[in-house]
Amino acid sequence: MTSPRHLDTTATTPVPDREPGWWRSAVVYQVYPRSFADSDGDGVGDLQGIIDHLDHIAELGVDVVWLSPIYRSPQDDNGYDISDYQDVDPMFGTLEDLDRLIAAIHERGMKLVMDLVVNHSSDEHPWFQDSRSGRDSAKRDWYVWRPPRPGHTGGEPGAEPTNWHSFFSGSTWEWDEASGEYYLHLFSRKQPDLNWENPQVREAVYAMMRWWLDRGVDGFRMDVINLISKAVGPDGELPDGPAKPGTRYGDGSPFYMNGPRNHEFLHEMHREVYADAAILAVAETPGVTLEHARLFTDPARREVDMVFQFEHVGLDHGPGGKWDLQPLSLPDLKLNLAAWQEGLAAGWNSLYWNNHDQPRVVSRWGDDSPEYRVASAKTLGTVLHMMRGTPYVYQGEELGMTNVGFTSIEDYRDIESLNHYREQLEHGADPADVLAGIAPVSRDNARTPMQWDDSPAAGFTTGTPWIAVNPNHTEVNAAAARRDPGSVYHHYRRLHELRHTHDIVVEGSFRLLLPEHEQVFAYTRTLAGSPTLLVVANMSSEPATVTLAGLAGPLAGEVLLTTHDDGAHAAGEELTLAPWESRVLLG
Ligand code: TEU
Repeated sequence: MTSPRHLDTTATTPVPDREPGWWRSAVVYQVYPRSFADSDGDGVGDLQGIIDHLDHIAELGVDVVWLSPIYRSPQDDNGYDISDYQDVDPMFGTLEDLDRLIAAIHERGMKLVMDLVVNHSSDEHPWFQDSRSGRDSAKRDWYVWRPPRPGHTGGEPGAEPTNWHSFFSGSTWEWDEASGEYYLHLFSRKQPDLNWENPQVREAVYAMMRWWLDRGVDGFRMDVINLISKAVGPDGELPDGPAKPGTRYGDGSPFYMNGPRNHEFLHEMHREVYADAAILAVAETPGVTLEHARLFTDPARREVDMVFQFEHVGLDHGPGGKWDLQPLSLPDLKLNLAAWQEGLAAGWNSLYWNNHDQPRVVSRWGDDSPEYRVASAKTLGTVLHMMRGTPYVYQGEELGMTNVGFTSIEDYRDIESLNHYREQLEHGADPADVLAGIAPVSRDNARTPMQWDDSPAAGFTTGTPWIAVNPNHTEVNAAAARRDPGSVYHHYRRLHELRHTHDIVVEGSFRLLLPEHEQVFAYTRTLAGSPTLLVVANMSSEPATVTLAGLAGPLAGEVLLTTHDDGAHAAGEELTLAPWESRVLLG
């Protein structure tokens, strides 16, 4: 392995000073390039479109831009299937365009985090093309190949080496007639998993990461990085998983999530790539437990800075998984987030409601009716941003953008939703029922074009958008929000300002109040030498009453932020909050 990365003053653009731990007081804004802004009228967002709208992001007062993938890709999974890690896909622009974007971000005092998708590559990546060229390929062992299940004929249902179910429906194994073996793909068949057991693979990834850091990038969001270590047996065997009811598949996650060498690989990556570069390293870790998250984020272990945990975004999943939507229990949500606040006190949390994989939270857990959309979007923002950890704002969240809830399968573009629809119909399900199950949870709800104004394509493109614009863009758009001092946009600006001006928001200890209350989410943050910060929020569309005694905090303190100027009033021992009213007090 080559020498670790040092701050490279010859980088193509001036890299902002990065003090260790700078990300503790930072706010990150996620851009999904396909849907942010299209500058050339081809209906797909691009890098120039992002440059043209950087001031919208900068004026929000955020510190970091996280860019979902813009690398060369056949776009089977919208870029999370990469065929060249060190080039930009022409639909988004060129490397020079990216250099201009990096410079423009740095000039505005912000930093750039790139998406690192190395659990798998695209099947069109030259590495995989070489690997599938034959069993004696020098890169055969760069991917995970296995013979058919003993006693079975390759390509036949049931001949797959294990019974694992893919994240995107179907088997995790694809038969390759030419070389007579199966290759593993936890996601789509065009996303073959890289074999991290192979040190050549790891070194190739580290070299690519160093190349991007030399280009001025300030960090990485690491895609499903807790899936890279598979529980391979001594003879390379991989076991079947427990059967999944209603399918011929099993759950393989016990054998690829938080695997046996996961921490070893991330420690090695830290040593070989960013040991003392003070970048932001955030790991996306579906199925991570608090115990593993402590190990991943403990600074002394030198792995990553923070993780995206998935427990809270799974609280409305029924036994049938994400498509089996259940009502959210607020006490369950509070207990879960409190557990991570207290459980990762020594590590660090990522705080998020939204991203490109989750439906819009204002529709999911808020109230997107005209009466309460703005108040619920603000209150959801307040509850999340006043917690301990690094908040992530997903494009459009600052406008209170809602789910689109497509009603025809023709409107969908997301491979996860389309594969699920197809698999359910193969099992004889009624199309209307499946569509009804997809509408509120599909990832496409997060991927409709950014709503810049009330013009026909919401100011996103002058062409035909790759996915339909949400019709409510006539009301819900950036131009209107920026004009309206009472908008979600200006509320988010205030939230970011509080994080930058109050140490207690960054470092204060978290304590949950009223855990059983069905409507109110309340907690305090305390920090030695600082008055106490109290957050009290009504997370329902009905008035909510709490006992003052239960709110052992500075109710009479300085109001740092509220959603209702004429709101909460104490009567005797009780405080009544209006629907979706929230307050941040210091005293
Ligand atoms: O997502 C991983 C992941 O956990 C998601 O697939 C999630 O389970 C699902 O979307 C919930 O509906 C990452 C990326 O964020 C996602 O966009 C990619 O599709 C996936 O990895 C594969 O790269």
